[in-house]
Amino acid sequence: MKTRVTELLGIEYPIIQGGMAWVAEYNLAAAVSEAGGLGIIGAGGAPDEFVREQIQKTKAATKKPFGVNIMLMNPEADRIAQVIVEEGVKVVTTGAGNPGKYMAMWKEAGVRVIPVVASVAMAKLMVRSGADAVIAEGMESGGHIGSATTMTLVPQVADAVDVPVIAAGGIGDGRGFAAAMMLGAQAVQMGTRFVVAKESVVHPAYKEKIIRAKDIDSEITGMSTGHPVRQIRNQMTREYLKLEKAGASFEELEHITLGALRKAVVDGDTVNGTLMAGQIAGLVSKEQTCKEMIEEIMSEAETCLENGRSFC
Ligand code: TUI
Repeated sequence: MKTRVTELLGIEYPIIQGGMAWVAEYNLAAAVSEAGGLGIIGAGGAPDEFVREQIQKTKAATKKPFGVNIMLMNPEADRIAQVIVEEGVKVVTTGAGNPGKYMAMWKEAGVRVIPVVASVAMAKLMVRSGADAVIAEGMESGGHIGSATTMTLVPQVADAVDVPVIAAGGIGDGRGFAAAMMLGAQAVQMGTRFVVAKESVVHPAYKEKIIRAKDIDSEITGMSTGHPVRQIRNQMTREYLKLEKAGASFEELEHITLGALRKAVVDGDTVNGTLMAGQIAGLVSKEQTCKEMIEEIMSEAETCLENGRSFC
């Protein structure tokens, strides 16, 4: 399927993998790229040299295009932004902030810059700064989220900017893919479905939590701290929300989440860990290879788009 995004990035299918901290390491990124999508290394809170290593490992595993996601709250973001240029990475996505200060450097190096935005205002600002496309991410997503839903955000961003829009949040199958295209997107970004991929190094207990999750099994922690994070309900979210309701301080709340994503991803601690996942976890029901996932989604989407005139 050809869209403005497949042309921009030189990929086969308009499916981008979310740049999930701890989860999106080189095995997953290379598998998604090899399957014809765009694999992304999630720099998360990692140090710059770790990210450089991940880039080199991805290059060794695939000759196809891949990208790096910079989480802008990472204190090492400046150095990672530099590593991207030094390593000749072709695509960068950004999250949780404004990448404006890196834009000139990246554009000069020929890097395609695709910021995640959670509002029309942010999308317009990013395009004025030189973004090649934007990812409009709804609050159905896992992890750090904004407040608009995918259904409302994508068409409004698509109307507001001339660059291609990539829809994210709540997309996990071919129906979601087709719906996103109808809303004006030229590609989708998926996170939760790829967490359970065979090539994903996430602990089996975390994958199992996603596979068993139902539609309303996620919670948003951190509404009061200005850092809302969607994750699967567990003992950790129950404690967090109780403290948050009681007016606990930012420091107290941060203390609970410190290292909690690592606990979930690496140790498989589903009790105290942060099981970041989107609302679509309820639909994610099996572990498959990235290739199987992408081929299944594209085939379902084609059926949806072809049958789009009959609703009986
Ligand atoms: O960034 C994400 N999702 C994330 S980052 C993350 S890191 C982490 N958090 C807690 C514990 C451990 C690790 C987890 N999930 N998605 C992209 C995204 N960006 N969603 C929303 C935004 C966003 C929000 C506001 C982007 C820009 C923005 O603008 C604010 C500004 O600076 O003007």
